[in-house]
Amino acid sequence: MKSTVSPLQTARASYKPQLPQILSGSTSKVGVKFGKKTQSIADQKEIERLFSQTYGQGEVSFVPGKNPASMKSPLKVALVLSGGQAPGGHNVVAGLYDGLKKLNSKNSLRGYLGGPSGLLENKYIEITDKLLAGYRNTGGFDIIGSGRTKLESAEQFEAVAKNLKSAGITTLVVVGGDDSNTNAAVLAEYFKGNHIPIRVIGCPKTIDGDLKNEQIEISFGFDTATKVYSELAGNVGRDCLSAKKYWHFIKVMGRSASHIALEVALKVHPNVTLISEEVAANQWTLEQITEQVAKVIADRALAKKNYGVVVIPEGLLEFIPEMKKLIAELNDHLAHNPEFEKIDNANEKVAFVLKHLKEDSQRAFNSLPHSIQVQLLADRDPHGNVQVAKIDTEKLLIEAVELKLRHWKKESLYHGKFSAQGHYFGYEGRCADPSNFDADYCYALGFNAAYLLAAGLTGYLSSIRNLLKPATQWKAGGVPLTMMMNLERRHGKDKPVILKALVDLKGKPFKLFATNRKKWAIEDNYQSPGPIQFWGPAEVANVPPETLKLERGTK
Ligand code: FBP
Repeated sequence: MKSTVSPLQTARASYKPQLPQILSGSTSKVGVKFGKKTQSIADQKEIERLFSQTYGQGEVSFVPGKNPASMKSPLKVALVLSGGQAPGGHNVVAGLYDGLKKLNSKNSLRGYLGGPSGLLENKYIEITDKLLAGYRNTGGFDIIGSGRTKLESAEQFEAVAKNLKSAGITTLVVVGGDDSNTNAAVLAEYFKGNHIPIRVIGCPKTIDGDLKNEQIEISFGFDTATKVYSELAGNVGRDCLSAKKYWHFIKVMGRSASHIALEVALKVHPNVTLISEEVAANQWTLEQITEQVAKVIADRALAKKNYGVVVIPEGLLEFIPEMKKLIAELNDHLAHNPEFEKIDNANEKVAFVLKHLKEDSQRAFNSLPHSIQVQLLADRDPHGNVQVAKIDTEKLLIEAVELKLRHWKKESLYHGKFSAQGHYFGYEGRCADPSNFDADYCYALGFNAAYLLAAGLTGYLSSIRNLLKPATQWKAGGVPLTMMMNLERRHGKDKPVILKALVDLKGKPFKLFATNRKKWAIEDNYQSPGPIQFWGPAEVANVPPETLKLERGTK
C-alpha cells in the first residue's frame, strides 16, 4: 500500500519536543506549591454558588521538592479532544501519554472518540506507543477525532460517570477552548458534588487565541494557524504587487476575538485590517466601516494603486452595534421556537423572522443581502454561538464597498477601478503540522496535565508559562477553572462560562498596529513571512507569535 506519510512528516517524526526543566527531571523531585484562595474574574457570588465544590482553589505550581504520595499510584486516564481542531493536539496527547508513563509505567490512557459525544456513547481506543508513533508532531486531531457536543444535563453527566467508572477510570482530561473547558469545570463540580471519584483537568486549546488571561499566556494552535494565514496573506500581497488589478478581501478565522486578524496584520502589514473590538468600542455602524475601507481604496486610487489587501476578522458582524442587537434578538427568537423550527424554506424563514423583529433590528436585517440573512438564521452551534464560519462577511463588505465607490464615482469623488476577490482563510490553518513553538508548548501542556492528575487535582487548567524564554525555563502548574469564569447570555439564559479574552485596545499589539496602519494603508509594505520553518536559524524556526512577544516581552 502507498504510504500517506510525506517525506517531511517522516523527518519531522523524530523531533523531540522540549520540556520545562521541572518536568524533565526526576519525578521524585517535583513538589506541588499552592497559591492563596482565588476568585472568579466576575460575578463572584453567583459563580461561587454554582461551583460550591471547586470554587476558590489556589493556583498550583510544580517546584523542586518532594512529590506527593498520590503521584505514585497508577492512574487510568480518559482523554477527549473538544471543539475545533488546533495544530499541536497530537503533541498534547503524546505529552500526556509520556508524562503518565514517566510517572508510573502502569498508568494508562484511553482516548474517547469524536469529542465529548464519545464519552456519552462509550466509544474509545487505548492510546499506545505504537499508535502514537504515527502522530507525534503532526497536525490534526484525527488520532481520536473531535466534536462540539455540549455536556450540560445531569443525565449526560451520569452517562459519562457510568462509562468511566465501569472502566475503572478516575481521571479525565478535556482538551478544548473556552466552551469545552467550561464543560470541564461543570463536570469537575458535578463529580465532586455527587461524590463521584472522577477528577477533571483541562488544556487550553483554540487557534482563536481567546482563551488567555493573566495566568494563561496563550492557547495552543494560535501560533501555527496564524503563521499559515500570514504566509497565505503575504503571498496574496505579492500577487497584488505583481498583477496590480485586484483588491483582496480576506476573512480570517476567529469566531469572536480578532487576535488572529491582528497577528496577521502585525506579520504581513495589509492595507486595511478591521479589528472587531475597535468597531464595538467606537460603535461603528456597517456604513461607517464601509466608508473607512472605501476611503483607503479611493486614496490608493489617487496614487494609481487599484489593488490592495483587506483583512477581516470572522466575528466582525457580531461587534457592529446594530448587528449585535439583531443577532441577540435572533438568538432569543431562534432558541427553542417551535414555530420557526417547523419552517424549512429559507425565504419563509426570513419572512417569519422579519415579522417578529423590533423596528431597529428589522432595519438592520433588511440592510443585509438575502444570502447573509439566510446565513444568520442558520443553526447555532451546541454552545449557542452563531456559526460565523458560515457567514460570508468578506462578500458582504465587497458588495457594500462596491456600492459606496459607485456612488462616489457618480459624485466625482473616486476615479479608480475596483475589482475584488474574496478569500476565507480558516480551515486551512487548523490542522497544519505544529510549529516548533506549538510542538513544544503542546507537549509540555499534555505532560503537565499528567502531573496535575497525579497530584490529585480537579477543576484545573494545565498551565505552562514564561513562554518567551527557552522551553527549559518554562514554568509548569495549574490554574483553577472557576478563576476564569463569568456569567454570559447563552440560548436566552445567563450561564457560567469562561471569559473570552478579546483584543485589548490599550495593549501593545493593538497599539503597534494602530501606530503603523496609516503607513501600511498607503504604502506597499507587505511582508512575506513565508512557510513555517521547522529547521534552520532560530530567528525563523523558533519564533513565538508577535502578539505574545508584545504582550509578555519587555519592549
Ligand atoms: P474552537 O473555539 O473550538 O477552538 O474553534 C474555533 C474555530 O476554529 C473558529 O475560529 C471558527 O469560527 C470555528 O471554530 C468553526 O467551527 P466548525 O469547525 O464547527 O465549523
